Amino acid sequence: MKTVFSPLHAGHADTFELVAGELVPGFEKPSRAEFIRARVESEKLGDILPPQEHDLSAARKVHASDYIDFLSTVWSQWQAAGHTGPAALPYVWPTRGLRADRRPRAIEAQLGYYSFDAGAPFVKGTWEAVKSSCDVALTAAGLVNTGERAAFALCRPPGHHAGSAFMGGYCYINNAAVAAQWFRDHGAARVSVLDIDYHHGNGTQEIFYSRADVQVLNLHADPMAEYPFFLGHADEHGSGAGQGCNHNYPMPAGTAWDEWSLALEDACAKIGACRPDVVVVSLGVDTFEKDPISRFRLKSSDYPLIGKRIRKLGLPVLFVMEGGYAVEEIGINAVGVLTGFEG
Ligand code: Q9C
Ligand code: ZN
Repeated sequence: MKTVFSPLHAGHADTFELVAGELVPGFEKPSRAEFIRARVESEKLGDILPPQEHDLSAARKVHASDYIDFLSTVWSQWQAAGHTGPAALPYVWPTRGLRADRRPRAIEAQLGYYSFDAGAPFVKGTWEAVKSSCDVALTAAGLVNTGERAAFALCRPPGHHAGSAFMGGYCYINNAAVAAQWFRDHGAARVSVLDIDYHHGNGTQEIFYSRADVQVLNLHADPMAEYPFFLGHADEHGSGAGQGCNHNYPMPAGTAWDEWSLALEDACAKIGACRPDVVVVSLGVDTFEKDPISRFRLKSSDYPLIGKRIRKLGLPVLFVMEGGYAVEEIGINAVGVLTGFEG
C-alpha cells in the first residue's frame, strides 16, 4: 500500500490547549506523524509519496467558502491585530442568545464564529499544514481512483471534528469528507465513511447528515461522558434524504476489543448493505489502552484485526489518519491496521 505524506505538517507545532483549566502543550504534535512515517518505512508498507498540490475547490465543496477563506488568513489577521500570544485561540462563541447572523471584523470574534471549541489553535505554520493535509488526502484518493486497492493518507492535522463551517478538536479541514466528496465527483455513486477514531466524528456527520450518497458510520466513546459531548448519540440516523444513512455506535469507558469488534462487525454489515463504490476510513488509534486522553482498551495486537475485517468488505479503501496520542505506539497501531489489511 502506498502512503502519501507531506513534511509541511511540521509547521503546525508548539500549540497549546486547555486541560483542566490549564494551558498545556498540545497533544496533537508533529512527532505523531513522524512516528507513523518511520513505522511505514520499517514495516516496508510501500512507497511514500509527496502530495500533489490541489487548489481549494475540492475543500470548498464540503466547507463554506468563507470558512476556507478564514482559515487561510487567520495567522495574517492575528498578526495584523498586533497579538503576540504563542497561538491564536478563540475565547467567545455566538451561542444561544447571541447573534450568529453577523460576523464581526475582529479576528478574536471570527475565531469563535468559526469554531465549536478552543481546541484548534493557530500558529505560524498552521495553514500550510492544514492545506498540505488536505492535499495528502486528495492525492491518496487519486491513487485509489486509478486502481490501487487501498492507499494511506498520512494526514496531519486530523480532520473529522471539522464541519462545513467550523473547526475544533485539533481539526480544520475535514480531510476524509473532502476525499469522500472527491470520490463522488470522480465516478463513485455512493461512498461510505467508517470513522473508528475514539472521538465521535461530529464534523463528518454534520457535513453529510442530510445526504443519501455518503453513508457515515461512527464507532466512538459515548458523548454523554466524552468529547465532543454534543453529538454522537445512537438516535442520530440522518435527516431528509439522508434518513437512515448515519449510524452511531457510542460505547462506554473501558470498552475493549470484545465489545468494540461487535460494533465494527455491525458497521461493516451496514456498509455491505449500502454497496458503496469506495470506503473512506477515518483512522484514529486513540482507542489504544495507553492513549493519554482516551478511555478505551484496545491493544496493539487488535489493530491488524481491524484491517483484516475492513479488507473482507472487498472494496477499495482510502485510509485517512485522524487521532492517536500515545506517540510511542502510534506507528505500531496505525500501521498495524494497514498491514492487517494487506494480509
Ligand atoms: N483539552 C481527535 O482525536 N480533547 N481530536 C479535549 C481538553 C479534545 C480529539 C480535552 C480531543 C480532540 C482528532
Ligand atoms: Zn480522536
